Amino acid sequence: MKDMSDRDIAALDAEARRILQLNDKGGYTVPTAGLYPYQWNWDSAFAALGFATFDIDRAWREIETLFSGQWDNGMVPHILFHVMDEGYFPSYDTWGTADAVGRGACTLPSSGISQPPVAASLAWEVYRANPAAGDGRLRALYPKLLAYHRWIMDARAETGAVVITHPWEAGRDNAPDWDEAMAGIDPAGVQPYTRRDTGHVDARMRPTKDDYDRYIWLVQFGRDRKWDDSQIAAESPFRVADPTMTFTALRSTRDLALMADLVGEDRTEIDGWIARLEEGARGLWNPETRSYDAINLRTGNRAGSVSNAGFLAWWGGLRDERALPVLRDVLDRSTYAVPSYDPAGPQFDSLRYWRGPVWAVMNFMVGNGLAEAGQAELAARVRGDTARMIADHGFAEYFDPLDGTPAGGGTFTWTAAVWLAWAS
Ligand code: 9YW
Repeated sequence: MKDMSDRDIAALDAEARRILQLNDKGGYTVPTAGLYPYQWNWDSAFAALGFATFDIDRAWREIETLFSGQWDNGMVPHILFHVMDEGYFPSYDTWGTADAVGRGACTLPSSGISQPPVAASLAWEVYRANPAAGDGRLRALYPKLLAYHRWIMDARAETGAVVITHPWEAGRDNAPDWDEAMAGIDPAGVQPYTRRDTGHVDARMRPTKDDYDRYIWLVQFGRDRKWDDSQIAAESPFRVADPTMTFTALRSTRDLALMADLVGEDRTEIDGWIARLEEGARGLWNPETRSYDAINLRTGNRAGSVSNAGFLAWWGGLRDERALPVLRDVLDRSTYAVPSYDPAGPQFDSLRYWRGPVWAVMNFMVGNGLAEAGQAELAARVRGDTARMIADHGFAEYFDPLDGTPAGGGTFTWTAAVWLAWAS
C-alpha cells in the first residue's frame, strides 16, 4: 500500500496471522472470542481465504469443518455450535433444530438458517492459490457445494432473486433494507430472553431491542415449524429478496460451474441456475434510487435503500454501469469506502452495525467486482481505503465510514483475512 513502509506492512501481516491463529479453535475459527464464540458460515469461508495465504491445509480444513454441519437437505447453517458457550445468545436450545425436518442424519448442533453463500467462490480462490494441494479436496467438496446450491435454488429462490427468512440470514442484521418487513412483525409472545451481545460491545454499535425482539420472534416462528422451508415460505411475515444473498449466490454459482468443468461433471443444471439468478438479480434494480436493493415479497415494495450490498452487482458478474454514479456519490460522502448505508440516507447511523459502518469483507467483494468490471480507479479507491482503515484503526469488526472509529468486536477474523488476502 502507498505511504506504508515494507516494515509496517510486515508488522500488520504478522498481526493478521496472529489473529487467525488466536481465533483458531482447531479446525474452525471463531469470528472473535467472547462476542461470537462459534463457527459462522461466511466468516469461515473468509477465514479460509486468509489461511490460504500461509497455511493451505488449514484453509481447506476450515471449509471442510463448515460443511461437516451441512444438513441432509443441503442447507449449510449460519452457526455451528461446536462447544457450548454461555456468552452468546440465542443458544442452540433456543434454535431448537434437533428435530428440524431438513436436518436428517447431521448431528452437529446448529442454527436453522443459512448465510450469504460465499463458500464456493472462496473455496475456488483457495484452490487457485495452490491447485496441486487443492485438487483432491476440491473434488471431495464439490458434491457438497452442489447440494448447498440446489437447496438455495429450491428453498430460497422462488422469484429468481435469493430471499432471506431472517435478517441474520443476509449477514446484515439491522440493515434498513428490512425495516418495512420487520415493522410487519408483532413480537408479542416472544419469550423472555437476555441479550449477551451488549455485554461485550457498546449498545450504540448494536441492533436495538425492537430489532432483537423480532429476531427472536422469527427464531421461535421457525422452531415451531421444525424449520420446514415450505411452511416458513408460506406463512412467515418476513420474506425479503436480498441483494447480498442474490449476488453472492450468483457469483458462487458461476464458480461452481468452473469447478464442474474442472472435475469433469455435467454443468447443465448449474447453467440453468445462473440464468435464473441473473434474471432475479436484474429484478432487484431500483430505478428510483438507481441502485440494487431488497424487495419485501409480502408487499412487493422495494426498500429504497442504497447499501454496500447493492454494489455487489459486479461481484455477481453483472456488467451494469448504471449504478456507478450512485456509488461515486456515496464515496464522495465517505472518508472510508464503502459504507453499508448511504451517509445521506435518512436511516444513516455511522456506528450502528449495518446502518452505516464499513465492513472489510463487503469491500473485498465490491472492490474485486469493480476490478473485474474494468473499473480500475474505483476498485483502487475501495482497496486503498480498506488498507488505510485497517492500518490506522486496527482489525475491528467494522468501522465508522466518516472517521474510521473501530467498532464492534476487536481482533476480528474476517478483517484479518481480508487484509492478508487482498488489502495489504
Ligand atoms: C450474529 C459473525 C456474524 C456475521 C454477521 C454479522 C454478525 C451477529 O456477526 O451477526 O449474532 O449472528 O452481522 O454478518 O456473520 O461475525
